[in-house]
Amino acid sequence: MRPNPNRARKFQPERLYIAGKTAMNHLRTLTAKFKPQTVKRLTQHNVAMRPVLLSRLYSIPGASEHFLNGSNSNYLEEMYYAWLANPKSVHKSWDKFFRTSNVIVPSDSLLDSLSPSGSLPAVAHSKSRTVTPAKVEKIVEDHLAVQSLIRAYQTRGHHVAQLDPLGILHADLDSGIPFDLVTSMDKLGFYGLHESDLDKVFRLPTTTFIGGNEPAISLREILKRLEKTYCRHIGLEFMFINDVDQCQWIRQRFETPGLLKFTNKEKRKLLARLVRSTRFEEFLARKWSSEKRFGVEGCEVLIPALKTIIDVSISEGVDNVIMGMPHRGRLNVLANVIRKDLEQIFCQFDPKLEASEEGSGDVKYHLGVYQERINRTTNKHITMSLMANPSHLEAVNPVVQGKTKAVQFYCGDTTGQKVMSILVHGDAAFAGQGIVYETFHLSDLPSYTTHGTIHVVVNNQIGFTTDPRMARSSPYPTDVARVVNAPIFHVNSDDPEAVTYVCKVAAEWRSTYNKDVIIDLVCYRKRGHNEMDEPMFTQPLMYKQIQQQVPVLKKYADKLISEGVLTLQEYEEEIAVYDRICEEAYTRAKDEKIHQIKEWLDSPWLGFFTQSGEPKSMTCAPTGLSVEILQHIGNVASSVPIEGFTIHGGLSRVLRGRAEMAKNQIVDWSLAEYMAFGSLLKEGIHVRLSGQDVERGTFSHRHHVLHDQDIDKKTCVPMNHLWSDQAPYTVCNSSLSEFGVLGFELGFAMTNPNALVCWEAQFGDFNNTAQCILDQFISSGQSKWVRNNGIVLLLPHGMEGMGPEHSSARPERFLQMCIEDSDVYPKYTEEFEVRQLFECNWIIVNCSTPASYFHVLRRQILLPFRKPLIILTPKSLLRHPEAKSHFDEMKTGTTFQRIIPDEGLAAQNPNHVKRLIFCTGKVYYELAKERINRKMEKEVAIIRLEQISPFPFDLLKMEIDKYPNAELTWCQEEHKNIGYFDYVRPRFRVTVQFKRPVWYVGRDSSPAPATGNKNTHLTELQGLLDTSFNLQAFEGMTV
Ligand SMILES: Cc1ncc(C[n+]2csc(CCOP(=O)(O)OP(=O)(O)O)c2C)c(N)n1
Repeated sequence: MRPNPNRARKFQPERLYIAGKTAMNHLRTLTAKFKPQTVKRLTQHNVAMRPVLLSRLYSIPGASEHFLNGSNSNYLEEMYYAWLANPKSVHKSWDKFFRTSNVIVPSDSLLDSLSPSGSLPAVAHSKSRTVTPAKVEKIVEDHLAVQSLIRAYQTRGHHVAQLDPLGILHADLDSGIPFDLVTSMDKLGFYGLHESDLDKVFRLPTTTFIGGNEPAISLREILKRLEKTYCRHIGLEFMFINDVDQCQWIRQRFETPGLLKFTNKEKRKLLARLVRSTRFEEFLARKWSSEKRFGVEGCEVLIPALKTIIDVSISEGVDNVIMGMPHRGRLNVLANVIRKDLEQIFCQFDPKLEASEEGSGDVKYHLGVYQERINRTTNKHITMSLMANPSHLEAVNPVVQGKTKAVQFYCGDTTGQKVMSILVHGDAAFAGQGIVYETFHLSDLPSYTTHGTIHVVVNNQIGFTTDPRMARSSPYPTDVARVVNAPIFHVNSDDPEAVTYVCKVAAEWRSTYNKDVIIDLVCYRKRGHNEMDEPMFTQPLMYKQIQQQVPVLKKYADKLISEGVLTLQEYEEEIAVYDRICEEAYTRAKDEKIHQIKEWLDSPWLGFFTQSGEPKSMTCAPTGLSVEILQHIGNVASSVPIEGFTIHGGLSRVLRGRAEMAKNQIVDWSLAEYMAFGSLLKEGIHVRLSGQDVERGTFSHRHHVLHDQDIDKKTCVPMNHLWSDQAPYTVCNSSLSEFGVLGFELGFAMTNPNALVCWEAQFGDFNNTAQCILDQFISSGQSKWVRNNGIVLLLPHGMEGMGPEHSSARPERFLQMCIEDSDVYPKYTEEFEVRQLFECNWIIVNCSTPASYFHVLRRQILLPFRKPLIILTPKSLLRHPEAKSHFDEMKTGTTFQRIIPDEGLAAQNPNHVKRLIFCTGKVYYELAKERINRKMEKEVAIIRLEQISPFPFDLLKMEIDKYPNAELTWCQEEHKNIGYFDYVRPRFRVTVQFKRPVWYVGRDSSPAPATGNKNTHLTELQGLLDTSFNLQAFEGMTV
């Protein structure tokens, strides 16, 4: 059953069954929603029987109520009772109506099956017998009651399901029992039923499958089956899903009798998987008793669970599984799900092992891995990876999604049938971390969907030392998943068969609906938070219970042995075999001398580096382009490349402006970006630009997606009309999330080195809500996980009097995290420029010209390695008349200029220059204007740093040496404690060997990045310009 996206919203009869409502209520509502044609047909057939109703129908001027509604319902009731007594006594259209309208339909067989003392009098079956309205009404009420009751179990059965293996906690944090669940006989009274009704037979509605092939069963059996489906070891939450098909699908998968049966072969396989899971932890505990490993004990079933999900998904067509998970059970997953070599895992425990690569590395329970192998269950070749992740719980979620999306994108998997993601979570983190919610909101967006993620929550009912009732306000840790209508399957982890079944259904769900699904493994944590922790300090009673708990492996083995599925001897042999495997790997691990971090790379780029993982060269081709290419891109960028497309008049003006620029071989910011992106597309490089409102551009400058003004949702992306054989361009407005979307794009950029993946912040400062992605992944990812990443961050930045929150992208924070030593003047070699880039952890630029922006974007791809690139992008410069570049600055042979020297009068006679002003970004234009106003072009030289980090030591030294008599100043528009000063100061000082001071010109320190007062802003600006051109400003001052 596949979802049909074009399907109109369906009428959902099941929603009408509300406890205590009468059949008539239901019919009234139902008929109110009935198709008008049907009503008309019924009217035609029945008006003759009741002329009065006809007159009423037509006598209410303008009334929208048709005759089957509200006030006409007495007639309906009569018809219904007559039909109940004898379906043939009413017109066949009424018969059809009652039969198909999902109300209680006593079939002939049902009538026959009812006992003489049953709820439906035998008279109802025969015209010769009479039925009293009171009795019929009772039948109706009883049936309705039964339907309500069924619905109550479907909706709330999970609240009483036995989910906690310890039997002491409530997974929903509530010990109460919903009063509409019949947990004791007296509760039948709520429905107007009695114990004596238990053996009466009831027709089952279409919204349940508990009957299997039987259309009617006794109340006793109904209760038994509901209880078995909804209140044992599986708790199902799905009734909030807005799609009836999907609800039906779930009901069918869980309610149909006999589905939860396993063959002996399946049971043995499940046991074998539990053996591996359990014995792996026991082995680690024996060999390294005082090492942290965040063992999975208490949730050993996680391994068979994941394996089932993977097996079923692979049999449904998936061949690439990308996983993300936290610390708990990670080593076990590496060993027994991904099948990482055991010796590689064991040697992580050897503290003496030397790391082979540079970098700081990471603890063993954070490392990622990539494996290609045969899946034994399906014999298919598959790829599996587990993404490296930081300690920050859940932060990896969007990264996994981005990577999954990219793998899908590059292999043409548009529906997620081949590539899927699995995310494992802890209960406390899943409930507590906002990134979970942000990631869920990406799950159904066209440019971000991965077509369904299977989430597995290791719900050990504790977070470090905190009890769930202190850690969340929602009943379950999984409630966040409701926002995307994902079904939630809670399951008691001490019932491995229930877990396996749930996992199978979850994988089928994903393959059927391509939507997220949650498996909540309710379990316990055998030890403390880690193996060194004492849990009895804080959860004494829980841990007393845990000490008595029989491990799930033993329980399940005993069960299978008692069922005769296997013998004790076979079981012991299974254990012995796996123990031997571990021992042998342990012996081999002792021979390992070097720890190869690249063995743990989760996203290898085949062919991009040399065999040994080095860049293929240490050079970068010039980034300039032929004028023809520039011209062609300019022409397309200023046109509407499809016929019959009406654009907004204002946009026509923008395009005309672009055409004029292109004709004059001039570019502004947006055209330069167009040319960088467009030319890379020509070279087969996929370009993806994602972020809030990026399609138009926050500042209405980009317009990469044109919207037809007459036809809704008709759009055109000219960038995809540049060349017939170009790579695709993706530009997508994102959800309003920074943490989630930046994480996603980082994951996307991880997949293919030959892609330019850019994330743009609405305003640069909003990157701070994605700080975790910056700190834990982007700045440090390569060092921790030997993983290159070429993501580009576009961060609008600049003091323009827009207030504290739209001014600063906080360059100081990025600069502070650069690894380059501020106190060492680097050794100059021929490859200096590229090597410096190779050795840095990220590149930070603040371009002052469109050409500079163009070159740096292209350089990002032409470099023989990948580094994250942070670009502080402008706002007012987007339209500044001076901020334009000529094709000459971008043509073949030109390249990115790390600094832009002064090329005016000052440079012509450097000895006469009294002051050098170093700056970066847009303040240059203010300084240049002021210099002209003050006629100081000969005395003051202005030098722009386009690349701030790595610091262009070599070029700056040349500039400084060129102006021997000049005073050195650093001018910035940002406050002193913000911006670049703290970063550039020590580097300037080593450049001049501490012989010349470098004076600061700029705003004073401030806790807020900018003032909210326009006047103050302008006064501050004038102040810094005054100081810049006051050649006496630093007279007599010492450093
Ligand atoms: C964002 C974040 N905050 C805090 C921590 C510290 N921390 C590590 S594990 C943990 C408890 C997590 O509990 P849960 O999600 O239930 O997983 P469990 O450890 O129980 O498997 C905490 C608070 C962290 N790693 N990440």
